[in-house]
Amino acid sequence: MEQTLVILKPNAVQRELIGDLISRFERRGLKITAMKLCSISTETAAHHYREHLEEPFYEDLISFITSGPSVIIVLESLAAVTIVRSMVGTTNPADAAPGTIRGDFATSPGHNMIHASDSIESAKKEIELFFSSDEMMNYKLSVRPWL
Ligand code: IDP
Ligand code: MG
Repeated sequence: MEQTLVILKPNAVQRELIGDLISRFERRGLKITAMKLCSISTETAAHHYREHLEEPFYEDLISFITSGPSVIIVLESLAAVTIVRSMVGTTNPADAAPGTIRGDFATSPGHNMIHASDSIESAKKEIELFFSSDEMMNYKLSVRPWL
């Protein structure tokens, strides 16, 4: 089964929307394999967003993602990476379709509410960055055969 990493960014916590967002994933049929509320350190943020180091928005990106607690989640399903990215919507909420998370809850790229891994390879690296193996829960959901 495929896994992906999601970050409900600090504005999702401050706007008290984390329940709504988690609920969307549960209803779609994604299983929560790991989850925590934590403040991302500058070091972890810099590693996570290393490919954006040269971007003009890099400093704002790091200062925003470290500005308060985020919720970090590992989600699991068939094609989890593709499904979750499609639920999240495009990077710029101005282009995001209604019905996607960014299309429903966000207006600016800098405060686009949520991160989701963009490939199976990045998901593996991101899960390792944010979770130790003992934080990953191995359990069965009784609804699984019905999905
Ligand atoms: P993604 O989150 O949709 O995968 P990326 O291109 O990987 O988008 O960019 C990482 C994050 O950097 C975005 O989620 C967004 O918060 C921020 N970002 C990307 N482009 C811009 C921009 O043009 N202005 C401000 N922030 C941006
Ligand atoms: Mg990305």
